[in-house]
Amino acid sequence: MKIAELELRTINLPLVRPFRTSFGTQNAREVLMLKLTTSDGIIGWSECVALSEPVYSPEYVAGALDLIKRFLIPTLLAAEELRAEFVAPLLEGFLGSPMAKATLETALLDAQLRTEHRSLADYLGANKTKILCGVSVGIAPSIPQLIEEVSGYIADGYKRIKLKIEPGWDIIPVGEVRRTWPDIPLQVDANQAYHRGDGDLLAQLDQFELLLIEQPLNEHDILGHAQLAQKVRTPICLDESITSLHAAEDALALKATTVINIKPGRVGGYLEAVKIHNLCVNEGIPVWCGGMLETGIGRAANVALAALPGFTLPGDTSASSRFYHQDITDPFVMKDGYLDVPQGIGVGRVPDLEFLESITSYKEKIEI
Ligand code: NPG
Repeated sequence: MKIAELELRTINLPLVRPFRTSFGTQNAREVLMLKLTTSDGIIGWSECVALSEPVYSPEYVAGALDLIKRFLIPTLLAAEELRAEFVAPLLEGFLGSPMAKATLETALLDAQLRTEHRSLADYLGANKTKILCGVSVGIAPSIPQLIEEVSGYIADGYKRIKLKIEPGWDIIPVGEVRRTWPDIPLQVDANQAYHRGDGDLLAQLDQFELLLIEQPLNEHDILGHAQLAQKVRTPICLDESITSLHAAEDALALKATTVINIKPGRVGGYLEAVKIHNLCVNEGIPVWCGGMLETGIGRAANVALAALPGFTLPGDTSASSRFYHQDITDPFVMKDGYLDVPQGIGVGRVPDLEFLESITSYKEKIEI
């Protein structure tokens, strides 16, 4: 494939309600989008999952935009022949920045699969046509408001609830949710908010029969997670720490995690995500697909990934309406707790261009 045109833009989508985590509150989602046109006129789309600020990971929208323009695009344009499979090796010399790299690989993959009339689900090796949905619930202003929000999601049909926790918002709110719904599959996510000395506190979560505790400690603290895993009965699941296949191999070998949250953007793209999935299947480790408040473009690709056989736990692959009044694509609508896996070519969704224009804050065509 040859790239004929590239267009970068940022959009701003308001969230249906503020989403508070231990690293801050999101009121709207700023998203960096890439449109890639091949010399045959085939268009591929992708979104970068970096947030506006470097608070979940070191990447952020303006930084990713600069890196993509300054280093990644010129390197790819200099290549003789391009396929999505060549992107990671071509960009290997630039350190880190998996989210920026994934943006290029995914747009190319979308265009490539559209050229080949193939769906992403088929290409990745999906064996399901619908996937079970979980929902991630932010830190609420009060326990009654938390219970009300969770009630709404359960009424909507979500089959697994994930509660965001942080010091001061953990044992009591989680206990209240568990008391209210004794049988609902429940898990918690700390986004690195605890420290090595918090083992006794986190062990108190064991009484609630949680599916897992996600990323309790700093992303670099693999030893701390391994020590914590000895102390708590609830399985530890790593998210931020797993930035590559190698990181996953290390964390498993060191017994720092027994479940893995796979987020394609965090690991450099869907191809690396499949490698981590395959490793986990071989090691008997369950995986699930995380979310980064994606629009329909990123959500479509995540739903395809979550249809692979090793994704045995419900992911944060919610309906579009969980976050957005209006999505930029045909929305993902949940039926009986499931989302249909897109079967169309490429990622199976395209943006509504008129709506996209109306929420675009910046747009730039790259000269080729
Ligand atoms: O369903 O898209 C979703 C959001 C799921 O909680 C979720 N994501 O740490 O996993 C996370 C968290 C997150 C949200 C991370 C926003 C980064 C930004």
